[in-house]
Formats: sequence, C-alpha cells, structure tokens
Amino acid sequence: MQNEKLIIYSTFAFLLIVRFSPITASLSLTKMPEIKELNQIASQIRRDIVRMVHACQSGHPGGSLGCADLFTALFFSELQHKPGNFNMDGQGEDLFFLSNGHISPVYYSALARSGFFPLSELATFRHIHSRLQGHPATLEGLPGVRIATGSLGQGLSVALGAAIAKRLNKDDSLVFVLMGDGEQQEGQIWEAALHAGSRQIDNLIGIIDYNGKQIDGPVNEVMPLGNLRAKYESFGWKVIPLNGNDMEEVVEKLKLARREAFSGQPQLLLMKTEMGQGVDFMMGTHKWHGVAPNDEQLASALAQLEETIGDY
Ligand SMILES: Cc1ncc(C[n+]2csc(CCOP(=O)(O)OP(=O)(O)O)c2C)c(N)n1
Ligand SMILES: [Mg+2]
Repeated sequence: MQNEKLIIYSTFAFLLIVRFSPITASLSLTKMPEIKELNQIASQIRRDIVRMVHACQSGHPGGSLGCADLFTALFFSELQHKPGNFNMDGQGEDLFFLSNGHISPVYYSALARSGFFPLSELATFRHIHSRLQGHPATLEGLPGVRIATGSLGQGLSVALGAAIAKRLNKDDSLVFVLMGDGEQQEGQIWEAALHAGSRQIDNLIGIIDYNGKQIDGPVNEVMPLGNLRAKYESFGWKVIPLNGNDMEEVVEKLKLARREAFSGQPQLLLMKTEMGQGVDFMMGTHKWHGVAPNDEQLASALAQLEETIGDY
C-alpha cells in the first residue's frame, strides 16, 4: 500500500514537472499540433506580416510570406527550446538563426505567437526605440534573437560556430539556420559550407529559401546559382529538397533532418517556396521583396488570409 502510494505520488509529480516546465513540455508530452492547426497558425502569421509592414509602410513582405509555413513548422512543432525562458547561450536547446534578416516580419510574428514576447509588441515594428527593428538586432534584447542580421552572408558562419560549440560542450541539440537563395551569392557562405562539410559538422541544418527571386529580379538573371544541390553535395553536405509551402512536407522533412543528424554530414533543406505566398498579387514577381502594401492592397491581402487565432 505504502509502495502504491509512492508510485502514484511520484507519477503525479513527474507529470506536473513535465506539464509546467517549458523545455520538457516541448520535448515530450505536449500534443503535437495537427497539420490543419499549423496551417491555421500560418494564415495568422501571414496576416501579421502584411499588417505589420502596412502599419509602418516599410519592410519585406515577399520573402516573409514565402517562409511563413517553415516558421510555423519550426516554432510550433520542431524546435525544442524554451520560449518563456530565453537565454543567449541556449545550452541544451535547439538554436535557430535567421541569416536573411530582412524577412524579420515572419520571424517576429512566429516568436511572439510562440511565446517569446508579448503579441502586442508586433504593433511597434520598425518604430524608433522598438525592440522590433527592421532587421533583427541584439542590442534591444528581444527574446529569441541571438545575432544581428541583415547584412547578408553571415548567418551560416555563426550557426557553424554555434554547432561546433555544442559539440565541444557535448550538447546534442541541433542548430538551424535559414538563408536566402540570392544570399548564396555571398562568398562567406561558401567558406562556412566548406568548413562544415569537411569537418563533418553533423548537428548543423541549413535551410535555403529557394524562391528564385531576389531584390532586383530573378536570381537566374542577377547571378545564376547553377546546380545548388550539386554544389552543396560536393562540399560534403546531405541535401534534402522540399516544397516549403506544403506544411505536411515541411514538418516531415524537418523530422527527417533531425533523424539523420549526427550521421557524419551537415544537412541542407533546399526549400522551394513562392515569394508572396498566400496573397495573389504578391506572387510570381520579385516586386514585393521589400515594398509595403497601401490601404487598398492591405484590404485585398487580408481578404485572402483567414483570421484564425486572432489579430494582434
Ligand atoms: C551584404 C549585403 N548585400 C546586399 C544587401 C541588400 N539586399 C537585401 S535583401 C537582398 C536580396 C537577397 O535575396 P534573397 O536572399 O533571395 O532574399 P529574398 O529576396 O528572396 O527575400 C539584397 C541584395 C544586404 N542586405 N546585405
Ligand atoms: Mg530569394
């Protein structure tokens, strides 16, 4: 009887710890959101993006909309981290770095909606003294942001360093970094890619927003990337192609990358997306890379994006 009581009490205590500790909860017992729920969150994030950029009449809606499914899958399903208890070191947690810092609207929305900071702060995007600067910065101390980005080409190097540090610390969590495809034209990326492949940094997962567009036009016209898959493979990476605007596939390929981690190769998710995804007049062109919608365009965009969990 004594033993039975002990078992019941310790099971109850264990469940309480799991339920109320953010890291353990995200690691195990919390319910995995269904694809339908993730799509609903993505729709809300897309509304946030166009509303934020419209409100201050500046910012980058195109790439942000294209990557909304990835951010939803990462921040609401895949990343094992502590939204309510952010610290810069992130030991024992998965880390995420945004290298193409201009798509800050989708990053800030995903951070706020997954619990890193109050949702109401989204209304301060690009304001003077706001923690939500046009390009993410660390000086303002916004929870969730570990590096300043915007100057393209640097994120993979930082993520590589963080991944090496995790290995030295015997920390078996993962490091994710998102880059743009136009950004692949930066030479620094290839130094980091060479190092990661040759040194078999296999806790590192790179992701490329492969939308075929950049600020001034199609990537193929500005400076063609050639066979990006073959290039990374020749540098020793394992490449996983995917459709970044199909939630089920995004979730599945992120899980695949986690399963395949620690197998002797860094991995690259080569993620085909559509710039402006979800807003018809923003799709199929690079023109909405960094342009704000006017009042009429905002209304048209919002009419296409269902409000699911509530506007900020
Ligand atoms: C070092 C550096 N050079 C140039 C720029 C200007 N710039 C900002 S976004 C951008 C285009 C990047 O293209 P891509 O990575 O494909 O992003 P997308 O347009 O798809 O969002 C450029 C050239 C910059 N931010 N940093
Ligand atoms: Mg691009």
